[in-house]
Amino acid sequence: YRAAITGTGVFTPAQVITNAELVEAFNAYADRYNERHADAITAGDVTAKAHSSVDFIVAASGIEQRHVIDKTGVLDPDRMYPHFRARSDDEPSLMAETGVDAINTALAQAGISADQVDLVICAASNIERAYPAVAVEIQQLIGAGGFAFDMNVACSSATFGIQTAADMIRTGSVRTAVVVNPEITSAHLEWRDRDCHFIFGDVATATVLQRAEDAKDSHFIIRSTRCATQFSNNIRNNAGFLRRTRDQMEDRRDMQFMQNGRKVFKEVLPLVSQHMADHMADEGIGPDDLKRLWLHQANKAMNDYIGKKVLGRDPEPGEQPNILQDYANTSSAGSIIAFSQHSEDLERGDLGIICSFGAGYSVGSVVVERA
Ligand code: CO8
Repeated sequence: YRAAITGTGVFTPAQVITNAELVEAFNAYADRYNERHADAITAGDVTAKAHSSVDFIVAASGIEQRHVIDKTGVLDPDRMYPHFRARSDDEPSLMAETGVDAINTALAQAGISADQVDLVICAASNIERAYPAVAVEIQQLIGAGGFAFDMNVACSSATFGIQTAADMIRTGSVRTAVVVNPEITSAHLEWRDRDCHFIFGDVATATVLQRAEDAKDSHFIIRSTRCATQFSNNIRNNAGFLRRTRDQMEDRRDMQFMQNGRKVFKEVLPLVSQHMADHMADEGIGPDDLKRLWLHQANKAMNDYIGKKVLGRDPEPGEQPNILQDYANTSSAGSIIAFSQHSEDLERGDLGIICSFGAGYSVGSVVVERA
């Protein structure tokens, strides 16, 4: 069988943090920290925290704002992380709630009901509990059949999830699948670190995949998928279930997102460009055959570079749409937001590539054809 993407959905949290608001809160936090540690800073035992700046953020990343589920906690200089209401085990979890919202939009676009779904994959860069799988909770909430499971490939979770679902549809073991990416990055970003405090935002995306022959209106045939990984410590989060056994319960820096951004930039660019070039060559697709690139949304300069490398020229406006200026990096959801918001205008037969990259390292590409 052939697999097709027949619907996508994006849940965008209502609250927005502009760069100006973010920098104001960070600088207030830094000032308070420096006051609290004034003696130690004078003695040379503690390093003073430097201010962040809006100009730096825009120049280094292209990010102008980010959506978050709770901005008050993040912008409180005495807190600097979101505040989420504690939920009982009988209530929908936060990831399930945001994921279901995106799924409902995606199912409506596909023109199908949830009881036709026989696979739910919840693919995200952090899962809010160990078990039961969030995907199984979502399966129950929407009333899907079949089976469900969680997977985590950091920023490449969506494309790896799409390959997994597409493979099951191709072999016939599944007929209709949903890949959902609830990314609550605000809870694992370190907002007190100026090197990364501007990078991430919250969102949830969902992609409906069906056997191509079942697809109703316009859809995208999945021509081919490709995944690759290569181990690196340059993007890492050490929070995990072994924490307690190591007497490490305190608020350690490495329990949140950490990265060596410069190294990531330098090492991931060639990896991604080569991955895309090889995938295209093996599919017999030349740069001129591509109508659109929907890239992972981490950094504008990074995307400009990859677009130029893959196409062999500067991309035309609209050929490689960015959404990171509005959403920041939303981990695995970024390329799906770009696809969801910038694919309707393609015509029958047009080809495009969804490509994600990030921690692991991981790279995932999906070649699609408008049908
Ligand atoms: N304001 C002012 N100055 C700053 C700030 C700031 N906020 N931050 C840093 N500076 C200073 C630095 O201290 C440095 O000063 P100096 O030159 O004196 O040392 C100077 O500015 C330059 O700093 P950098 O070298 O760090 O700046 P870069 O130009 O490299 O830009 C970036 C930093 C934007 C981080 C860039 O390196 C980048 O985008 N790299 C790629 C990152 C990337 O794509 N990572 C992918 C991670 S996403 C992923 O895989 C998902 C993980 C799971 C999700 C986690 C969710 C929380």
